[in-house]
Amino acid sequence: MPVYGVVMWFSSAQITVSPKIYAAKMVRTCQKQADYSPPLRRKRARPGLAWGSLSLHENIAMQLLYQTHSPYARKALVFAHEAGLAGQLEVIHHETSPTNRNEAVYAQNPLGKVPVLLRPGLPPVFDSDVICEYLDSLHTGHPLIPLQGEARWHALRVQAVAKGIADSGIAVRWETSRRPEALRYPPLRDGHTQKLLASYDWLEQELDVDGAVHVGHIAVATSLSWLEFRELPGFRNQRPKLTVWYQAFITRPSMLATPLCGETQD
Ligand SMILES: N[C@@H](CCC(=O)N[C@@H](CS)C(=O)NCC(=O)O)C(=O)O
Repeated sequence: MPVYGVVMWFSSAQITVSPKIYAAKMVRTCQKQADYSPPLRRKRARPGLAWGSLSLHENIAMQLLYQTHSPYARKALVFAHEAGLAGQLEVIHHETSPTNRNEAVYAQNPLGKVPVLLRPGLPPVFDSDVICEYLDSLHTGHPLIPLQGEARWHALRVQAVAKGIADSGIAVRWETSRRPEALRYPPLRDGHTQKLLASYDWLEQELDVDGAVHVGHIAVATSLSWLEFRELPGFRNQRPKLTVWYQAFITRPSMLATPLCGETQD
């Protein structure tokens, strides 16, 4: 049984860590990023730094272009954890925004968005849905995307709603804080807020809260946690079933290992 390390990259810094300290390290990295400053970034830039006696870079098969405050990137990484594949990923943080071009990301994805999965000698895989599909094809455990029947369509439908929630949440943020004030359009903010609220109601009715974990659960949990992180319209009020399920889901190791942090850089 191979022992995998998890390599995290920030800018040019590479840090190889054992699985045991991976989660704690991600949390600490988030804490550091919360008060990001140029000196901190310089301090991290020590290429090839190995932690403890482990230097397991040779076991790392893929790189995940990531962002510590992206619901979509976190979905892909949580999926990797749930599939038992996180140990094969280098997680590389990138800032992206449609108003702040990131050349390294554009070089891999013409949409300039994260997440992107880089595989040695093969084309990049992008869009969190596609990355999850790809990762699910790599393991022999219980498929996280059901293979057939209504279970499959249900999981994909839930994933689609979760993605729409993240999309609408981002749109609300544009209309409330990201766009220069004079250019904001309140009816657009309100329209996307309605989509959020209707989707929360739909999830309260439709989410299979007792079933085996699937991609829809991962997508919902990562979208909802991001909405809370950004203090967007909440889902908890009058949605007890969804709230209880969410409270339990965020205690899973995959969620604890992937905390959200950082500010958008437009
Ligand atoms: N549909 C994509 C959405 C990815 C996405 O929008 N990522 C954001 C980060 S939260 C991004 O990189 N945005 C940069 C941009 O829009 O230029 C997915 O599911 O992967």
